[in-house]
Amino acid sequence: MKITAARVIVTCPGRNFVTLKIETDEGLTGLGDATLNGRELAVASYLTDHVIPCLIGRDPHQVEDIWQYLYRGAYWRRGPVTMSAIAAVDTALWDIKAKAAGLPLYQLLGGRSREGVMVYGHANGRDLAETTDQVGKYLEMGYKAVRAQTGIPGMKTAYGIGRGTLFYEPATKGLPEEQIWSTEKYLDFVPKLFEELRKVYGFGPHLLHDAHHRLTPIEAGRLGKALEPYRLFWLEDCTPAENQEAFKLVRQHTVTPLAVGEIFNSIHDCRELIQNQLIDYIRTTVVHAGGITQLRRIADLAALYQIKTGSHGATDNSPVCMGAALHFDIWVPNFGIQEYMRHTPETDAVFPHAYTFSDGYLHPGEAPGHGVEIDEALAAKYPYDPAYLPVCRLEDGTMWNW
Ligand code: GCO
Ligand code: MG
Repeated sequence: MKITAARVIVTCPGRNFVTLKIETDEGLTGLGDATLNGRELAVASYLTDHVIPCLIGRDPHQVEDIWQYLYRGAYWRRGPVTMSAIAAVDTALWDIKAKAAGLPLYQLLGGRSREGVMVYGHANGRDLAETTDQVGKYLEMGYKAVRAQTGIPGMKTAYGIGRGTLFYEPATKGLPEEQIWSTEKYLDFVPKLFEELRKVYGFGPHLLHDAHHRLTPIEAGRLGKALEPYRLFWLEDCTPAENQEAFKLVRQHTVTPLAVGEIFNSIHDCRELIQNQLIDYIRTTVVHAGGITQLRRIADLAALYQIKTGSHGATDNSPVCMGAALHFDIWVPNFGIQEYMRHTPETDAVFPHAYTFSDGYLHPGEAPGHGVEIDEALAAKYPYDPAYLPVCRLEDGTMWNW
């Protein structure tokens, strides 16, 4: 088999998505997600201008060799743009290989290790009552795990407070929205949220929380300790992770499980965190961490240290990423949980998919490949519409981590 053509499809059915479609001389096609929120066209150009010309004429079955060619061959290694582009190629090639075999992708990885993929949804509200109510709605839908984020008294904005139901869309049109942050107000209020949630819903459901890189290590340790009585499934991105050693300080102060990795793009970003057992869940995704080929390597390394997977699954990861992630999740021995922020009906219509939700679990389906296609005619009706993620400042105007 030979790759005859490849192209990038950019579409905005409510939010922007970048998709790579690879075609072959045998008529099989494969899709890969290449969406990098707020920086979409950089990846589109990396693919169109620099990667696609190198793919034409290659055997799509050589998934590993093509991965190594794109990674080593660029000379400039790693980084979110490069790795999202490589991920898109890798995902599309796995899709083609599985379609050629007539098998769902998970069968090529080693087969099913569980009945379904436990997912967590996003509950959020402007205040404690609204957030508590939203958590209840997810539990009614059958979710076994819910992430809870709430507005904070005295703060105009807080991370994770949605502009829609069932999904949270942080990117906005125009220049980046500026949000204001107070660590003090946040640290005082968050334990009250989880106290209330445990009071209302008991200890049955898994509860998760995302601090979105806002705290210093010692503040993160304080929050983790304060949340211990409420037994969180995980506390996510409690502090920025460029300095992986920072997590030693967090770990010294709390036994609340820690999750990190949604912005990582290679195994090297998480190596020290994994080898020093500084985290409990690794959140690297198919789209931003180099595809299935790199993700399975990260998962195998994590398994040596009893660290589980918990892949990022926000709305900016397209249904193509979600489809591929579910095949990975149903196979990976050290699976923990999968994030699942639902896409809008417009997005679901552009990306028809085989995966289904029932009773708190997602199922990848049995379609050959990863089970996600694109309706190109419909996609063309939604042209690219630039949007940025917000930026964040402290109350005195200092730039902070969004
Ligand atoms: C999450 C993430 C997202 C990100 C978003 C940025 O845990 O789902 O933190 O909400 O902010 O994916 O593009
Ligand atoms: Mg997050």
